[in-house]
Amino acid sequence: MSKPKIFVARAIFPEIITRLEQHFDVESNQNDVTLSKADLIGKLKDKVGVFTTGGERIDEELLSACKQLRICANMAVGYNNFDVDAMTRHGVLATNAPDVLTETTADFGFALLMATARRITESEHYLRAGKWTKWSYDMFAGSDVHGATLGILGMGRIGQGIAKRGAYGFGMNVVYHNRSKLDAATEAACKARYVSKEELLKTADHLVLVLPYSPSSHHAMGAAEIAQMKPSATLVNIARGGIVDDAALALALREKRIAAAGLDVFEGEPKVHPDLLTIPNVVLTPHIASATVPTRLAMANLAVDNLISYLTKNKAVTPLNPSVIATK
Ligand code: 8YV
Repeated sequence: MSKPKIFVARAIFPEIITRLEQHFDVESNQNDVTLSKADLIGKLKDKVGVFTTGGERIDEELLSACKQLRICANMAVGYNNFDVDAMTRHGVLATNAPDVLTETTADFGFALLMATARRITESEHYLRAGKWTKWSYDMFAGSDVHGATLGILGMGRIGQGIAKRGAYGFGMNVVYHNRSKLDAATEAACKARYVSKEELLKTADHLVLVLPYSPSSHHAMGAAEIAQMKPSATLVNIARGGIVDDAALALALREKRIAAAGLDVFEGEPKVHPDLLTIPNVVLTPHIASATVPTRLAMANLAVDNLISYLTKNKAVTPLNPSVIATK
């Protein structure tokens, strides 16, 4: 019997391809050629499954053109590249990759906070440029992390991981804002207190964004929100580009209306707003919060688990629209 046909949309660990080949007839983009929408549609016309990595848009247009498709497995916890409603209408299962990246991503969120508050990359550039000729009392003096107020916008699993690092590791006072207040036991475990968004913006010394992107969170941190932050505050975005208005942030940083920012995600990435590239008080990283080898492998394997489970057993490990399974 012929194996179900699937497409792997981006280059991935060779062992992941080997694992997929045990179950499927695999076509993969191991050369990592940039695929246009039309190219992706062309690849998916005769496929029942696709392994995506977060950048491939699965929407009405694609689904209408790719009638064989039964499952899209995202190797990412965020799934704003999926139009889940359209997928449900077309009977296509959507899966993401939660949990396996939580601690790694929380580690990175904290690392970016530390690098931003303590001006680590800015001072390294200064040293590498040969500008360090003598010590001075205020050279790269930043802000303290220990004992400061840590604000978290978006208190899902990763937000909770950052809260615990701040509360237990650095004695921080943790406040958060979220669509819904956490239950008392989870709040106690994170030593975190629920506040309004306004209070969060006004009180945080370090504000970390970890909320999912959706049209309703677009520019959740725009000029008006940034204006409410303390002039001494730092802002860290490990969520998604588009949650911060990057142009407004660049202006606020340039005018020192907030002290510094750490950004792992950008509006329109991999393009970065040109103003951000010329401002010293911002740490910039290329969307690497989940990037450790074990975690990226675990994320990829979870996407594979979903493909195998659905296409061979009609089950899914982490479905986003499980109603599709019931109807099949
Ligand atoms: C991914 C992420 O690396 O999981 C997510 O939502 O943002 C990152 O961990 C990225 O989406 C590419 O897969």
